[in-house]
Amino acid sequence: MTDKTISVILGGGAGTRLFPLTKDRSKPAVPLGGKYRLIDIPLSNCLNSNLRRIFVLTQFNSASLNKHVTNAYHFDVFSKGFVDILAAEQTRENENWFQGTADAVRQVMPRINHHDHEHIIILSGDQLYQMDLKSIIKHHVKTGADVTIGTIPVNSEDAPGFGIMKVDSEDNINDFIEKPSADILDQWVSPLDEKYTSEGKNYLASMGIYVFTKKALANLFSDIPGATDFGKEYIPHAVNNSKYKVASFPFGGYWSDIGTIKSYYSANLMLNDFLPEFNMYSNQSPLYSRARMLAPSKFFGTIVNSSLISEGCILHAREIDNSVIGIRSRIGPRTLVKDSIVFGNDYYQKLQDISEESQQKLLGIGKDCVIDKAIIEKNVKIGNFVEIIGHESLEDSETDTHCIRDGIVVVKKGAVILDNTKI
Ligand code: ADQ
Ligand code: ADP
Repeated sequence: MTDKTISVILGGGAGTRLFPLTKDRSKPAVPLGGKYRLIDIPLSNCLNSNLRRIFVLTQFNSASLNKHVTNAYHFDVFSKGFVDILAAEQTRENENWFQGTADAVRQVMPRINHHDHEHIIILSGDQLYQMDLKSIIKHHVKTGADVTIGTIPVNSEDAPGFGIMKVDSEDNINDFIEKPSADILDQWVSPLDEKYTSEGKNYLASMGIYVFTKKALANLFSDIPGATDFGKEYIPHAVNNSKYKVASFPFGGYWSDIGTIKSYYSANLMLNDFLPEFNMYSNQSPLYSRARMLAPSKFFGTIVNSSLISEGCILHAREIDNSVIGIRSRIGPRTLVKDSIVFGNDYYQKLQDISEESQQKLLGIGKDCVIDKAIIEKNVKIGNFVEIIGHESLEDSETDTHCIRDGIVVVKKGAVILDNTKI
């Protein structure tokens, strides 16, 4: 079955909800967990499920995304595998810009049709989960569905952000609404298992994971040729049209959307848990990424607790607590980093650049700083005695050097923050 399936990863729309992390790079290239990128999650799920023909659709191509994918995911000639990045045109004004999830897939259908297949599995690029995708494809084939949707129980607070459905006793979807408003939610309650209802999860949500048979997808595209979105248009159309059998595939594992700064921040810090719900230490389903030739990280007197420290770091900090520290990070003496994500650096500075008089221009985080509830982008130069402290009471705002989103301070890529600055 996996040999007859093409995988399509929706790598991201405009990425506005993750701004400023998507200012200079496409969403799939946004770093995650110190050394990975968002694209590594769906790609690892595909590869661990034996799906080896993969298209990544993205709004613009970036050097970092290409480099990452070509260096990390290569297949030998006999495996017939590939990961192809298909980017929309580079400007938002251009009418070829993908107009929505379905439009993105429709525009690349000629490329997909070039490859022999019976099913297409469509995955979101901004979700953190581990799933054996063979199981949803198997379910799709076994039930003889035209479309199968991965589904998960959610509570009333989250339900308005998702496609919500009702199913019959055989898990066929017989009603679907995209992002229902809170006032009509009570019409969408599903009789779910007690283990979910006891947690207040009474609604069955679409995970945005779809398996289509080749023919059904072509028929849907020709039914409503002007439509652009799966959740808003094609899925409701298929559910309400007796010519299509639309099945639900219930998923019981951990699944989190990482499309906003707030959810991205929580998902990263969750990885620090003693037993995180997302397991990066698995023999069966490893998380793949690009292999880098980096030295081990070294520490000088730092107390590290509940944190992920990536390779190639030089750390003098006093304390690092509940934080994710990215590759090649440099953190100066007596600095405290707490509840934060530090992306690290793309390169090291040369020793001759690191003279006393150029302290202000050093890559990384300086001496005697406090970094708390912040996301520090790549290649920043933070001076000494700097305090960057997020708090939920802070209003959203933006300056040249940083943004505040949901109380989290995001220092922009390459920003220079002078000595004694307080944010
Ligand atoms: P949303 O997540 O709100 O809802 P959407 O914003 O369309 O849907 O994004 C789906 C995925 O496609 C994301 O990974 C996004 O980055 C990507 N994407 C969006 N536009 C794209 C484009 N033009 N080109 C390439 N990629 C693009 C959807 C469903 C809901 C479901 C949730 C689950 O519509 O029914 O509940 O996913 O998260
Ligand atoms: P991002 O991860 O933010 O998307 P990229 O991966 O595109 O950024 O850029 C990182 C690459 O750029 C690294 O591989 C690094 O080699 C290179 N690079 C960037 N700035 C410099 C610099 N000043 N000196 C040397 N290499 C650099």
